[in-house]
Amino acid sequence: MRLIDSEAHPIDRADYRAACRTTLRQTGTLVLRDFFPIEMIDRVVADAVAREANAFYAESTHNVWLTDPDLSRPEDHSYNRQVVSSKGLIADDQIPADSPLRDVYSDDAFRAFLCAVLEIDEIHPYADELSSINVHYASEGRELGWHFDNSSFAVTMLLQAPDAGGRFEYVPEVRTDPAVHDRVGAILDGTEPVDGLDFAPGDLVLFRGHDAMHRVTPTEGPTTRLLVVFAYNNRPGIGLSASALQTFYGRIN
Ligand SMILES: O=C(O)CCC(=O)C(=O)O
Ligand SMILES: [Fe+2]
Repeated sequence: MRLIDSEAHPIDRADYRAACRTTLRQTGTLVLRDFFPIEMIDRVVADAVAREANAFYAESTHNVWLTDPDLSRPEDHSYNRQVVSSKGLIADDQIPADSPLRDVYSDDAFRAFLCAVLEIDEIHPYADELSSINVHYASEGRELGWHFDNSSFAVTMLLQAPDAGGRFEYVPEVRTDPAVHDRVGAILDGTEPVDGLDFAPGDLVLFRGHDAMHRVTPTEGPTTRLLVVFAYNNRPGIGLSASALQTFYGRIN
């Protein structure tokens, strides 16, 4: 099966890589339209829909930092304000062995392209059994609350768009701003404007989610929002701690 539309997206070419790198540098995001062929998406959607009943739903409130609250600080401090996340997911070990997602994830040309665009020298899978490839499920009313990612970059592909809602919203470079705590408050209060990123099934999306505060709004309508996260590290042998695995997946293996 063809994995990538390499005519529209010549990922081996230096000029194409340079253009992608520039966009990511300037905006913190990169959307490559119709990167994955529709036959591939259809197949992965069918696999994902068949596994929706196995999705895990984590405890649903957290702060934007994904850390424990700090009770020595005021209630309205960014460490203490809680947001809701109600989406579910399946972990890497629940993705079928013959899924095209595994071929994409381990494809040398795809990895070399990611290194070039993300400006990293190496790219490695997670050392634990759960984190590398995940499928996220947001059925009607479910959402992903405002947060900063722990990893420095994110690589995602939408599989199925909801009828409405499920919008990816972000504000670049909040974490690195000296006024970060005030800005987190303003974004949570809805008084600082946010950007939306439009992407469709089959688009490849890269974003700097470590520094950009971002969320996905609640799904509206009966169609579940389905999204794949390809998670990598720039060093070998890195896995989530047992407590992080327990939080994100409800189990450690
Ligand atoms: O669902 C999305 O589009 C973004 C997912 C995300 O931000 C995350 O998994 O941390
Ligand atoms: Fe995120």
